[in-house]
Amino acid sequence: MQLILPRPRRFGLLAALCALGGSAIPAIPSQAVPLTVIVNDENGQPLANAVVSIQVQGAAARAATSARAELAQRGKRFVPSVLVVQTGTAVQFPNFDTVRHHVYSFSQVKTFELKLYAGTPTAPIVFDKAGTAILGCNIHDKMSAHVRVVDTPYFATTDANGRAQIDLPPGEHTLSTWHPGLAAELPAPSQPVRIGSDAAKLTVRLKAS
Ligand SMILES: [Cu+2]
Repeated sequence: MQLILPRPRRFGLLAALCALGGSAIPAIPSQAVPLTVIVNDENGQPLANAVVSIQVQGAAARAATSARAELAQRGKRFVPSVLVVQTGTAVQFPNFDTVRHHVYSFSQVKTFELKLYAGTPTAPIVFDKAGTAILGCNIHDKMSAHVRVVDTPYFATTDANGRAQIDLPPGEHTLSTWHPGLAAELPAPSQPVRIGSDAAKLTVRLKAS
């Protein structure tokens, strides 16, 4: 019985050994803890399509050189209408409609144009700068999407109930919340968030139109 130590203690002992022994022993990742974030508007109504991202303490803001994502066109709409990716992610734009689309962005974060096409353009668009790109289609004025590019692999988009969940390592992190309805010139509101050993939940109220 004494041979089986509880997990947290075992990690603690190994972490102490690592600290003493130098770099020979690889660091053991801490167990992920789920954080649930509820995003509401100023009237307390749930906000769908809000982007929650977490800067994790001690983690380098590395570009995701191998990350892939997809922003489709279906029924003359972008699906999803809000896409969040880590900086460096290559995004494909498959067109599932029978009509052709002409996707563009004039945003500083990523300026590009995919000229009138059917199917999937061969070269993906790499979003290499953090911020927000607003996308449109030259043919269909009503088509609009946002690509939110964040310097962290920890992110999620809220569902219809304004709810998002992210698995995080324990520590003191910084949570940012963004929504397409926020004024473009304002930075995304951020706040500290402490992750201990138990699942956590918090509510964010956003002033979004
Ligand atoms: Cu179109």
